[in-house]
Amino acid sequence: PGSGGRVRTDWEIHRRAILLHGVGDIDPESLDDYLAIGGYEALRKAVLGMSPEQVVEEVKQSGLRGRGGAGFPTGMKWSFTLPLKAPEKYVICNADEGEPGTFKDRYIMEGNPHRLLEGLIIAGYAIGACKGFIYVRGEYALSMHRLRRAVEQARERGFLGQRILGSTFSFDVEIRSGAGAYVCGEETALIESIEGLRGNPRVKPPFPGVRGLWAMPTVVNNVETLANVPAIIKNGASWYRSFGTEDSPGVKLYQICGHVNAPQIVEAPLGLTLRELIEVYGGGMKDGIPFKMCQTGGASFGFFTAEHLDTVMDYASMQKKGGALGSGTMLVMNEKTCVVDVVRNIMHFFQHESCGFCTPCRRGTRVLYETLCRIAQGEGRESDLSLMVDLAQTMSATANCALAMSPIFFVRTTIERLKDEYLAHIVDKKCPLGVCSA
Ligand code: L3W
Repeated sequence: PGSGGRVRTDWEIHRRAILLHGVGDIDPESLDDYLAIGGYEALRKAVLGMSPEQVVEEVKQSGLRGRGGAGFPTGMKWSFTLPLKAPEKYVICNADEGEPGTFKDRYIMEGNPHRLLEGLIIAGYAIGACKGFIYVRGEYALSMHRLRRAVEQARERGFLGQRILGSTFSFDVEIRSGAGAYVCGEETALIESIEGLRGNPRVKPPFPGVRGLWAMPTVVNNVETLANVPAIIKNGASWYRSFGTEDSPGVKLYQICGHVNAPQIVEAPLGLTLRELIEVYGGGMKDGIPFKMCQTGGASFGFFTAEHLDTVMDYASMQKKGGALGSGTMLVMNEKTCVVDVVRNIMHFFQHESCGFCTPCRRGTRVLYETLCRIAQGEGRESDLSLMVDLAQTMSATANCALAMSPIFFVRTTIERLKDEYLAHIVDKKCPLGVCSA
């Protein structure tokens, strides 16, 4: 992009204010290091000075929304589970970070695992859970190691176990490993996996908050969501709302990757524009090659093109423009990138990761992938474009889980916004950039 973005250097102060506070500075395997930067003060405040209802209310007032992708209000989710009477309740941290281009949760787990653990224990207190699970992506060996150490240390110092910090609240945490299936990041498939079953998503409702792990009320939250909680409890909801926008308060981890000079993970307040993220944090477009498109939110969402560079990146504004904030991935692509090649690649991922349980997804992702391969190879028809949109729409309406609801976003936005490039493959029977046939 050009230099139209406002450059506000005061963002620098937000870079490590909350989620990345301590990351890179403290020894992630030292509980004392975490305590030295104020660790577990929020837990102390919650279990010794606040009722579960007050904790839930504080999180509700903060406006925190789920950072895994869907953006569901966290306090509201907790408030559904808190009043339920059940023999046991659970809280699960979804650390099965599998969305392509998404690697923010790993940063927290490797860099400051106690922050996540503290957020998880507070969540357990807030909903009345007896046990928490952290379901970690199987490939994340270092995250798992550091979390296991953090759990042991927290137990030794009385932050976990019976009567935490002398209160009446008892809670323990178990770390579970995934085994490489993307679909196990879907909360109900994840629950099946913890139960020892094949990771097939369940039909919702009932939502896990009502009937989850072993049929008990279960709150499932993403790593980054929980990592916000200690700061909210410690400093209060209105302090948290001083970051971000009315629709989307607080801070977010953005993964700026692709054709930028400085690909990186940054913590920034919600509500920046894509242009600002690329210029201020990403260091601008690599080698000066102009911007063409950006997949925002992770592979499950739509594409933004140059006319969207000034869209405010909060949940509502992005959704209005056919994109999504999702997990905060910003995959930036320059003019030399072929959209058909990129979409074919993403579709290969989805057809490979489909669990095969329901027909719309199993067949639909395969047919979409084969159609894109034909177009890429110069064997497409113009009617393929409307057929792809129809098929993706049908999948979205009829499939069992969110995996098959994703293609409509990137199929529709790329066909709408970059139709000429699809047509060039179909009419000229070759890739105009020489990428697909290479
Ligand atoms: C109680 C209701 N709870 C919704 C809860 C629900 C869940 C959360 C969001 O995620 C996203 C999607 C994909 N009463 C409720 C309720 N809930 N209504 O709120 O629910 P939902 O259904 O909107 O979304 P979801 O199926 O949980 C799907 C994206 O995730 N995705 C990729 C994920 C990958 C990562 C990663 O690697 N970090 O996140 C793929 O599908 O696009 O936006 O807790 O129970 N009435």
